[in-house]
Amino acid sequence: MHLTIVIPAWNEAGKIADDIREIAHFVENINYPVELIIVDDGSEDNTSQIAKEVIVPDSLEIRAIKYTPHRGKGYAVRQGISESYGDYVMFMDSGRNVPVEFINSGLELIEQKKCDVLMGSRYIPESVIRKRLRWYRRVTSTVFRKFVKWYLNLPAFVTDTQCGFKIFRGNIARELFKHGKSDGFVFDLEIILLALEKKYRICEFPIEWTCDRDSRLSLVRSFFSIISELRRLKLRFL
Ligand SMILES: Nc1nc2c(ncn2[C@@H]2O[C@H](COP(=O)(O)OP(=O)(O)O)[C@@H](O)[C@H]2O)c(=O)[nH]1
Ligand SMILES: [Mg+2]
Repeated sequence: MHLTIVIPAWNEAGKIADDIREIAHFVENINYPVELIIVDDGSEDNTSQIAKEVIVPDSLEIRAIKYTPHRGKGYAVRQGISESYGDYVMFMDSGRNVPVEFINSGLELIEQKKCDVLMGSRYIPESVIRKRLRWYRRVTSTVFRKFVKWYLNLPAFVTDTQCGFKIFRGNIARELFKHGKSDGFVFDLEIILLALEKKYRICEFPIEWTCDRDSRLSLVRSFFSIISELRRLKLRFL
């Protein structure tokens, strides 16, 4: 069994080394090999260079890919997944929002519940929020969450589409992302819609989440592009 972890990283020079060290530590205590792909999304800082310099144990194979110009999180995750070979593939954000140990419970659940796509959720009763978003992000994110669920007619069991902690069966991730077109913020939604269309089994699981307030996202600045991307998704899938 082999796991691929993809971290999309845009100007994460300040955090990427700690992300990698945390994964390196995790890998020392598990009995399967891990491939870590850092995708530097056209950073202006030296994110990918730092990623290459961190010393990791042999059981962690690490690769840093960089392209320019900057394209967006969706594009970055897609690049990483297209180069993955794990039996399981996941992506996570830079900034250690979710303890890496949740990978183990996630992988167990995938087998137990026989699901193909397992999404971490911050909004189910067993989830633990250690540090919340700032109040205005909380408001925009709640409005976005409710709106999107209604607008895209998502099934009731989906509570958190945007959580950056999603685990897939490897071949299914590679297939889904091959059909992905969205470069930006709505790529998670696109992948969920693709998985629903192909009748893959989607599950959620509770995670422990600590908000990292150093964010690359501005819902306000990206408002119009997000709306037009959502319209495109609706036309394509509904
Ligand atoms: N928001 C955003 N994140 C990106 C982009 N490209 C790569 N990323 C990475 O995607 C992850 C999530 O971004 P972040 O700013 O933490 O989003 P937030 O946690 O929703 O506030 C981080 O690892 C970013 O470095 C991008 O264009 N926009
Ligand atoms: Mg973040």
